[in-house]
Amino acid sequence: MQDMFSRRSLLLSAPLLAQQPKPINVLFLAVDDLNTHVGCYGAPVKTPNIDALAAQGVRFDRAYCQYPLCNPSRSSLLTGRRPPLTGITNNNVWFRRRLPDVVTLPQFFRAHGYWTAQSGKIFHGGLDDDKAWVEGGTQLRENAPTKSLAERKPLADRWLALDGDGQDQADFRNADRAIKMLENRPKDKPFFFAAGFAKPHVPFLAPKKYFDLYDPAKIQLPRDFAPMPSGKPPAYRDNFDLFIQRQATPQLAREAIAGYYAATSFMDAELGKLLRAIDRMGLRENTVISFFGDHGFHLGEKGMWSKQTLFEPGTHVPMIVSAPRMTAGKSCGRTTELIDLYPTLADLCGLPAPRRIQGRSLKPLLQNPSAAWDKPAYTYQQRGNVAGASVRTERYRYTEWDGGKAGVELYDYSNDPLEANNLAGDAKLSAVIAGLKKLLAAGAD
Ligand SMILES: [Ca+2]
Repeated sequence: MQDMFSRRSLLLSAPLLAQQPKPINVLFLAVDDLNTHVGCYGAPVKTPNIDALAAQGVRFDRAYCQYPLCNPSRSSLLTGRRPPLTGITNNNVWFRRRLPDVVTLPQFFRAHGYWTAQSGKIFHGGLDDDKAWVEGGTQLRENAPTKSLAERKPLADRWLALDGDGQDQADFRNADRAIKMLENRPKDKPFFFAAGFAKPHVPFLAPKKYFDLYDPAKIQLPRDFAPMPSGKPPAYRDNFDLFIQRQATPQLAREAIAGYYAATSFMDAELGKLLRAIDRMGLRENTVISFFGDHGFHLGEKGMWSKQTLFEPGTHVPMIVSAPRMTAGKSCGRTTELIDLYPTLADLCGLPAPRRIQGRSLKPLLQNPSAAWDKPAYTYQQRGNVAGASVRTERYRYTEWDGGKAGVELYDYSNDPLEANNLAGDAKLSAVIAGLKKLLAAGAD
């Protein structure tokens, strides 16, 4: 805090020095099921507003979720605890059943005098924090029934071009609502405003103009595309959300990817409305803006679709932080995690460090994106009775299933970006494996 404010005061002219510096606001943007198929990450997807945000901040190129599913991922990043500590591995359990007294990220800001409000999905649906929000909190509905894979809707209705501008869609309404709430906010307090976007989560619904941006015939399938999951490792036999019970032909796969891209461009346009409103209200210069997708999303790699894998497409997420007086327009290749957002936002706002947080403030990387950094990224996943735990460094991913009893995986991204060669049995790498095994164990501390 002292560091930030002393740097700030140097920028002020003498008559202003006597004034208190303006407190820093937070705009917290969460997107449901958005992978790194985003324009500024090099994908052929039209996302001009997210790209503009990246140009005003740091784009994290090796950012990872802590669990490849909504509620476990969000419960982790919003409590600052990794999944082994939250114990949450599904979309049904409310985090306060496990951690009744935990101070969540928005609750932390509320306790420090911030006006906290949300529009759209931040905590998982029906499992909102009862202590976090001054405005916009939603009713707790625990144990809402979830459909089994067999009960889910068939493929056919999972992408659709809509007439009109999408006025009846959640992202359109929630963006408008967010703008109104910010316009009417109490002006005597800083704000922590969380805006949750629903697309590109299935079904891929978007106004027709966004579908028109993508010709399915020109969509490139992933190099490791397959019609079905292979069953390895250790039991990836079914898909979540898309192509659940049938094969994806190349034609259907191209249509699905075009639908995902259309839904992404629609979400980007709605997010852009909110960012323009922040500029119009003159808030940009004293507002930290963070942006992320809540977990990865397969688009046919290895025959897999949507979430619930510990491969790169299931765990890798887009994450951008744009902060006053920090680096703008650079990318950062250090391994980072969604759980780092909690201490980062507290740090950038000059608040005391939150207690018992497992993430680490990214402020050093926002000051210098190539600064030294030794923290890897951890992701966990429960598949039936088998618990998976994975650690990602800048070069490797090492994954153990059931502590290694149900399988071990090691991938070297320096020459195997598609995770095609499992090196876990390579005797020449025994020292590397021993180091990664130790690193993986440290993640549970
Ligand atoms: Ca999600």
